[in-house]
Amino acid sequence: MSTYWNDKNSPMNPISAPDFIPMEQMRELQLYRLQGVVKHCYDNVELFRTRLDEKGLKPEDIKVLDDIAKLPFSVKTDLRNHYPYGLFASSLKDIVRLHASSGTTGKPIVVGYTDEDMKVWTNVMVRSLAACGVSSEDIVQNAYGYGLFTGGLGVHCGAEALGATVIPISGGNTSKQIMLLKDFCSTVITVTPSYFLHVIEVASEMGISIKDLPLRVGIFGAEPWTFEMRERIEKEAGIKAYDIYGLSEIIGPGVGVECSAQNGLHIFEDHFYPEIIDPDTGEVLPDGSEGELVLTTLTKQAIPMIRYRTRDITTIMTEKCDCGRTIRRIKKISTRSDDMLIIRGVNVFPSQIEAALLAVEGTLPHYMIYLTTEHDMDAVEVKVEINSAQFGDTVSAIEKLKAAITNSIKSIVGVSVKVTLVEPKTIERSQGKAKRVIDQRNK
Ligand code: DLL
Repeated sequence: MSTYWNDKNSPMNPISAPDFIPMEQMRELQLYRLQGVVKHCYDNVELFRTRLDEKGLKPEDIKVLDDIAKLPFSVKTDLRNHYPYGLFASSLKDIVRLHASSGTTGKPIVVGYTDEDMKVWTNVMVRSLAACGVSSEDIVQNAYGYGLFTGGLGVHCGAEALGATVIPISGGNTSKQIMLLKDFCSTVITVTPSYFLHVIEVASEMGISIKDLPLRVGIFGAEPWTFEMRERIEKEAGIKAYDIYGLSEIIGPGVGVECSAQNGLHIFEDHFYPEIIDPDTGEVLPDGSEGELVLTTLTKQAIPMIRYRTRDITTIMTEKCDCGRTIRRIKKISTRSDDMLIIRGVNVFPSQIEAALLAVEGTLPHYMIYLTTEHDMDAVEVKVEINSAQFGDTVSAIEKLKAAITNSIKSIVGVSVKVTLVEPKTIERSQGKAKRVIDQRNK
């Protein structure tokens, strides 16, 4: 595997060099690596070899990058069905790390890393942090969960390799998070956006405003969050809030990240080749169209993934980025195709409800969507917190706020919902990925 990116003699910044290489050079590198990974899978993963044989394809048939469209997709159930090690392309003696993602049902999916894979992961995490303006001068409070979840250790390795000071606090223990933010003078926090909202809230109860602390950057991911949520976080904490994307099946955090332009996430496409497909037909869509993100790992050894269907819905952006990076960007991911709720026949994404309610002044970014069946019809209740001062308002002021939220949801989402305003801290807080929907409809 090429290691030009960590070559100390490179005339470019060795860390971020691949982010800026000319597109033609990138495509050449991607083809070379794609041919390599297809052969690696064919030789070492039975499921992949069978699928290729069924199509009458051989690794040598990949002659140009567009030939990728001939290859079969892989999906999460492939990992589940071959639990735990069935899709590994390296022998276990070469695996130095395992992670697992729990998912909602059944057995977890297990992913492994060789020593080289760890180098790639560290490299993309270093580049991610650098893109968010983090340097060796920073103190990074890493509040992603440590353990089988990839968030904690993935960020940890990158931040350490960058030379930053890492505080491996993991998720939870909110008052301690705040104590360390203050006493250790953390300048960067890495955490899920929903948990950070809780940190801001508890800090304020302790009489501390995050704005007055040295914290200047937050790197948020592992769950969808809207532009409206970013606005609230940046305003309330006085920081720059960047979006980081990734998934265990591909590597963990560090598949893509925002840069100073905060307009789309750059994909580290020298390692992860992105395509957008129509989720219904599987057809590849041109850049600029919205669809399901499909990723191929170009350099992973232990558990390479060919055309992995992420279920995340986005668009590959076509315009050049102001930051000068040439690697392509995807739009912020606000939905997964399997997150979509069909409410009385209307397709609704929870992120649309979030955007609609945060558009109304006076709401807090804590909400829950409840779905039930009433008289054979779908019924929706959105519980949202409002601040205590507003609870003291007159009945008519509260009714006015409720009507404003109901109308905002109706106009953005297109369905009528029952809005219930609740006091601060009524809705359960997450310490990792937030749960926003409780669906108790009769199926
Ligand atoms: O969530 C890896 C990660 C850790 C990413 C820390 C960023 C920060 P999984 O647990 O396998 O991995 O979950 C992956 O989470 O397919 C998306 O649906 C969602 N997701 C991750 N990052 C974002 C994001 C980690 N920035 C699944 N925006 C993915 C929206 C995200 N959704």
